Amino acid sequence: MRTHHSDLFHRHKFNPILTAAHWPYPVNSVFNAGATLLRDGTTLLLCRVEDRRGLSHFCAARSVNGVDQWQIDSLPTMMADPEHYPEELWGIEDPRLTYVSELNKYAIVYTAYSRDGPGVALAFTEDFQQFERFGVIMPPEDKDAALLPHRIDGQWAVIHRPVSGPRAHMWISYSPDLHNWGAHKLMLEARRGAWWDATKIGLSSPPIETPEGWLMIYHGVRQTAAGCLYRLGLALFDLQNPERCLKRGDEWIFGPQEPYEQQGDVANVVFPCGHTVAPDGDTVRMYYGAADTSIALATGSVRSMLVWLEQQSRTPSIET
Ligand code: BMA
Repeated sequence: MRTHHSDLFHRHKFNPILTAAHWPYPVNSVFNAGATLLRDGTTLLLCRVEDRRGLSHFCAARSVNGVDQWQIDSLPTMMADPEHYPEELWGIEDPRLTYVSELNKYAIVYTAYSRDGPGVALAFTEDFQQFERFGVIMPPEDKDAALLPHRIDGQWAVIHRPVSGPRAHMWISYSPDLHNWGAHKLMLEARRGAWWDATKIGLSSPPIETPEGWLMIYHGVRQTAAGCLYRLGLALFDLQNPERCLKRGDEWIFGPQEPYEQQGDVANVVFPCGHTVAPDGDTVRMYYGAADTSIALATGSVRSMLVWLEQQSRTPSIET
């Protein structure tokens, strides 16, 4: 039986699970959260919080079941630091978390926003209280980035999305020391024309390592007369050479359909920056920003995503 894309992720009935109304201090909106499972099984979301000036910072929310009863830090957890890092003048956005066992730390790859546009910045933390900044690792205009959890042939790897022309593609870059980045390679191209992922694509949550390859959820932006439409698709990349795409779905798997996704500060946006994978190695909880206003949860399965990609890649893709 074929897996239909609408079966891949199921929205939680409590959605949206986190909104500005939950916050212990006045904020405009909470969305685009990085996610991780802490050692004790607690889910930690590092939420992008937009204040009432329009600038964003990060605030941690923790929950034992990953669904409700969130304990939210009473003050911002990580603020922009424009005095020492001028590239953070207009705030920090869209954190993606990766646990790096070699360092025993979490990497936070985020957007640092300033007069020159958005760039990619890297920081590390052990406890989500103290943060060690490495500064900008990809200059503007670049965003939608995450670190892979371990070295490949001795090199660290960051996936990112520079904008350099009319279309914006995903790239991967390598580093021996997390400071010096090079060996830039094109990873996945935006399609063209009427396609759902034409013109602009970007990484959603960090890729999931599976025996078949790096499983990636990415977003595609369709520009319409009524504005942009952000939807999600899947691709699979070679474990040893992650710039090599093995499979790419033609259809999107998840798009704005509920009122909290279709209405808000930016209409028609689903934008995951994080997920957790349960100890069963299969159950994925995808935490996504809904309409740049709130955080919602949808649950899926690694196995089902891989099966769906296999089915899609048997259908010959037409020229894009
Ligand atoms: C992207 C990012 C996200 C945002 C999305 C929709 O370019 O800036 O932070 O959620 O646009 O507005």
